[in-house]
Amino acid sequence: MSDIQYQAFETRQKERGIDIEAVKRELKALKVETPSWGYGDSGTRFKVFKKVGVPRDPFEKLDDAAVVHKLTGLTPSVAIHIPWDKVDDYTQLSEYAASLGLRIGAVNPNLFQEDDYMLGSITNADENVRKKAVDHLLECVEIAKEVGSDIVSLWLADGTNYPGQADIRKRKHWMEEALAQTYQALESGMRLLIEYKFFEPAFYHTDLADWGMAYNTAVKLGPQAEVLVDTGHHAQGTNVEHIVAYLLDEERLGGFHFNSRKYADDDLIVGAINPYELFLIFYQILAALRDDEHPGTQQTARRIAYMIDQSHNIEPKIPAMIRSLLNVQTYYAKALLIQWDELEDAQAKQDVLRAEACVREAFEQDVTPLLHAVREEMNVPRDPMKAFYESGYLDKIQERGVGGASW
Ligand code: AOS
Ligand code: ZN
Ligand code: ZN
Ligand code: ZN
Repeated sequence: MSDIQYQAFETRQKERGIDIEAVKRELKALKVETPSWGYGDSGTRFKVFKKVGVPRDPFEKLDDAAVVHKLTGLTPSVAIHIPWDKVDDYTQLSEYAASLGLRIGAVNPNLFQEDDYMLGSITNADENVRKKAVDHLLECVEIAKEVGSDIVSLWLADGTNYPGQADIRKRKHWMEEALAQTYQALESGMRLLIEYKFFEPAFYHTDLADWGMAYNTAVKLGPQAEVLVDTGHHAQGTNVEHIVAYLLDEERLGGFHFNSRKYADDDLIVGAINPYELFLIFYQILAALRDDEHPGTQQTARRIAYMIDQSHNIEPKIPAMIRSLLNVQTYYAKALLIQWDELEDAQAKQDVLRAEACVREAFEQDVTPLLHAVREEMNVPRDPMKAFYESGYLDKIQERGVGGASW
């Protein structure tokens, strides 16, 4: 970027009535958590391709996450998955993270990989399986306390494949009992984020299938339970940004798992398939932050946990993560360029086309000069992807060989 390009951008935005300094402040405050599993090998049910240089343990996953944070300035925390990131000493893990300038973020229980869970975990008709699953949830709450994390995020694979296979309402009761026990174990200040997904691995019914069920469960549990929106977990055509606005208004939007989908839960790089949706999600969040009449909604919007949840099957992991973060930053930057006064005026006058134009025109702005300037001010490379390829880190991790961590 030349200064000329930035000057032109600034002039244009000033003409549009945008407070550039405020936009820059918001961009510098954006933080997105990366998932430990996004650095490991992952795949589809058909094949996991083993890549050279993939981290062999949770510590090496943190090493890679630290590189991403150093280059982007966006990712100070890393979500962990138990048992994929099981270690003997969690204090040691969090100290290691701190030594790299990171911290451990959301702790993700795993209730889907044990044979015992084939027919359900906390919804299993077998009381012993339910108990084992609850013990694991409680273990994860303890781990969160040990690593100093305030989030336990829960995704349940539980469901059935055939009509009549199980009693749907009994399973609902068991699920609510198990989550109530988990909730009781939270310390004040901790949050339980409840993720939903309409199918897969179960194909007939899923016990926590949609945002309404997750919301209702959260409300029953109490104020420390909130909904986690994974952008890939909806039926085709679902208006995800509407769900976001609704949950914000109900003060129950806890966080996001960002990724892209074309068909189902594809877990592709966020912003790769439908960047407008990502932008419109940020539009709803920024609108909530402006809503002075609803301080609870503003507070909810302010503490949203932004997380990436992707599965890098064919692409190199670290560059894929960097790409994802740059996409999030880009579409957030565009949403920050909405002319709110103009939009609110158009809405008040019910001028449909002017209102739509206000939103779309922000999306159409080229934010490249802005992002270059912000990165310079954040002391990170202007082009983090290029900087990564030039850093030599890819060569360095070759010594890890093939056969690193995978899920
Ligand atoms: C599964 O579809 C979900 O998106 C979960 O968030 C899951 O825990 C995560 O992908 C790690 O497996
Ligand atoms: Zn087939
Ligand atoms: Zn997810
Ligand atoms: Zn998913």
